[in-house]
Formats: sequence, structure tokens, C-alpha cells
Amino acid sequence: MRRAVCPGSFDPITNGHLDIIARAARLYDTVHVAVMINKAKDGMFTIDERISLIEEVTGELGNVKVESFHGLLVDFCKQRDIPAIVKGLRAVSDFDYELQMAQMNIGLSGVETLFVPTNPAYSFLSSSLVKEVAQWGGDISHLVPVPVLDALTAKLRQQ
Ligand code: COD
Repeated sequence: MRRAVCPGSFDPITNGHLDIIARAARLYDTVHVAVMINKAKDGMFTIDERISLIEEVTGELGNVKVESFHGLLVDFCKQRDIPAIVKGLRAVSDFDYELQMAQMNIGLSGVETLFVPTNPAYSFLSSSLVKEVAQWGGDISHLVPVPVLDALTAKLRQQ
């Protein structure tokens, strides 16, 4: 059984995340999506909301398991016998930090990191930008899956 993890904050999941998860799901038997909990950072969506949106938009892939985790990513991997982390790389600006994390993670536990080049259509895309544009009424319908667009619209209406 070949397993990999796609980790992130996913606040909320975007088409950029989804593209990487779908590509990983074609390469591995099971892809674990780990919603990493960062208690220092308040998100727009609760962890349960993020998980439920990811489950909804990855459901049709058939081999994606979504979980949250508080702690080191390498411990998530160790507990589930996952040997590989799959990350998307958007630009050179991502590279320095991603390289640091990849080297730290292999040094800590031997877990490898594989980088997948972003789809050029999503190379500028991040959850923070999507939230900022949506907050000011900009059109983000081509950047997030429909359930995320609906959830974001509902959240912003509540604020
Ligand atoms: N195109 C392609 N890939 C994308 C795009 C895009 N447009 N947007 C995001 N991605 C991919 C990237 O691989 C990114 O790393 C991942 O999705 C997650 O993105 P975010 O923004 O949801 O999440 P981040 O960057 O906040 O996640 C950071 C982690 C939670 C993965 C990291 O902090 C972590 O592993 N934390 C756990 C604690 C730990 O182990 N710390 C030590 C690290 S060495």
C-alpha cells in the first residue's frame, strides 16, 4: 500500500490545493490530507468546517482520507506509516521555506518530501488571497470549488 500525505492549513481549500491532492491521488493508493492545527493562528473556518469541505470536494477521487492533527507532521506520518509528503511548489518564493521544512522532516524521521509543480493556472493562488479578494467582493468563483465558494459567501454574510 503506497501512502502519502498532503499537509496544510486549508483555510479554506482552494483549486490549487485540490489540483495537488488530485495529482497525488493518481500516484498513491491512499492520500492522507492532514489539516494541521496551529493554535497560534485563528482561521476563518473551524477545523471541522475545513475537514468537511475537503471531504466534500475530494470525495469523488475515492482514495483520499481527511484528518486533523496537532503536532509535528513527521509524527502524523510515523503514526500512520506514511513515507512521503507531497507538496505543491508555486514559485521561487515558496522554495526556500519548503526546502527548509523538507530537510528538517527528513532529518527528524526519514520522511521524504516530493514537490509537484503548481498548475500555472493556480500559481498565484493562496487561501489568504482568496479570503482577501472575497472580503472586498471580488470574483473568486474560478479559484475555489463551488462548496467552498458557498461556504465563504455564507461566512462573509455572517460577519
Ligand atoms: N498551487 C500548488 N500548491 C499549493 C497552492 C497552489 N496554488 N496553494 C497551496 N499549495 C500547497 C503547498 O504545498 C502548501 O505547502 C500546501 O498546499 C498547504 O498550503 P496552506 O497554505 O494550506 O498551508 P500552510 O502553508 O499554512 O501549511 C504549512 C504546514 C501546516 C504544512 C506546516 O507548517 C507544517 O507542516 N506544520 C506542522 C508542524 C510541523 O511539523 N512543523 C515543523 C515543520 S519542519
